[in-house]
Amino acid sequence: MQDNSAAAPPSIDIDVFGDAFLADPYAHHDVLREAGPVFQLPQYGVYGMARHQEVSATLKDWECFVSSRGVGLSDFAVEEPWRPPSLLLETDPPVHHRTRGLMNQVVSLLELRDLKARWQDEADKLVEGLITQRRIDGVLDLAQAFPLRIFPATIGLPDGGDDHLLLYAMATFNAFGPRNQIFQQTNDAAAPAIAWATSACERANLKPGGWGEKVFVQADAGLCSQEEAARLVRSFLSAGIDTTINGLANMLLAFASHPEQWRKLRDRPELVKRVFDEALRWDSTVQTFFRTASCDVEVANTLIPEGTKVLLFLAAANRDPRRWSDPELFDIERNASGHVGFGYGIHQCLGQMVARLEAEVVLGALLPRVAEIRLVGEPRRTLNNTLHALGSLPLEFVRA
Ligand code: OVV
Repeated sequence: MQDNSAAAPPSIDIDVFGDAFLADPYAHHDVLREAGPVFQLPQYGVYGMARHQEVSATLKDWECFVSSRGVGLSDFAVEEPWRPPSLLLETDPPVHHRTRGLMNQVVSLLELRDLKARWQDEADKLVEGLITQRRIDGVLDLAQAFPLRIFPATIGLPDGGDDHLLLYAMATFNAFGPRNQIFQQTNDAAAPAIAWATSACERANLKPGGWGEKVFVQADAGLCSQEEAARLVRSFLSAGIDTTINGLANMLLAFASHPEQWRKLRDRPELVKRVFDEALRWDSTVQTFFRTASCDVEVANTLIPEGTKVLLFLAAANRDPRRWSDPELFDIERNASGHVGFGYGIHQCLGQMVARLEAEVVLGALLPRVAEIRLVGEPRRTLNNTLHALGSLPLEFVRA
């Protein structure tokens, strides 16, 4: 007789938001992937998935696995959100279709084509200055310095907000996790940053010609309200800076720890457009996001009851040996397409072309000038409930 009853998923007794896990998530992903396609994390009362097939299928299924109840641990159906929900990240169709559509108009390939030469210029200047220094901090001096030079200006944000922007994003990404000490620390410090960010998104405070103003022009055209426009601009601040910073920082660390890959890239600069995706596959800045089951749904013969929070381990899926050969290998020649570092499905990262372009111009500045990216000290990680973040990265750029 065939047994059609869905089996209870295995329980995993690891604190996936504990310091040990967040300091080195990759040391723990095998346990998650091998437990089964679906597992429970009883400490948080949630389910989890860490294999590429189930993670991407769940991301794709926005009807059964909704975002409107929050993409963090907190369930907006029963808990007060940490901040007014994002109109992109924390919505479902039809609202999401409208907001994403109007934002796609603002962050267009045409816009990026116009920005590329200016950004390359900025990256060249920055890198040229760094090469004359013997030691640099890859985080502070490059991975933070570059996005902060170009991105707030692209949005049209008021000047002088760099520290607020960094703290605002760290607090936002921590708030997707539990109310642990990591959350508490940034949250306690975040009030001035939240106030700055909120005011920076108002129309009157945005500089003319930026993407921020362009969102308000979409509101003028009737595609959203003025209040919605401010909150959509907030998405640029939340999702557009720390993500890119840590993506760049993690990529610099990948090259510093794989000198043969840097030599390969210098030999084959035509690979430069693909490098950032392999860097994100190998070390995903956004490690996890949640979805919420909108009804009883079965995945891999496991029943997921309505209302269950499901934690998707994007970074673990990106190293799933079922999907990738030699997944632990950082290999710039591999085809990394299909990685879920930018997510997948209708919510897939709006800013992915922006992030790729930032990486491309930074690499374009480094490639002709730097023979070797040398690690000259211990990298220091900043623990975050969602991001794989670096606090400092002692590097030396050896001039070519
Ligand atoms: C932190 C984060 C990631 C992605 C999107 C957003 C925020 C948003 O506010 O829309």
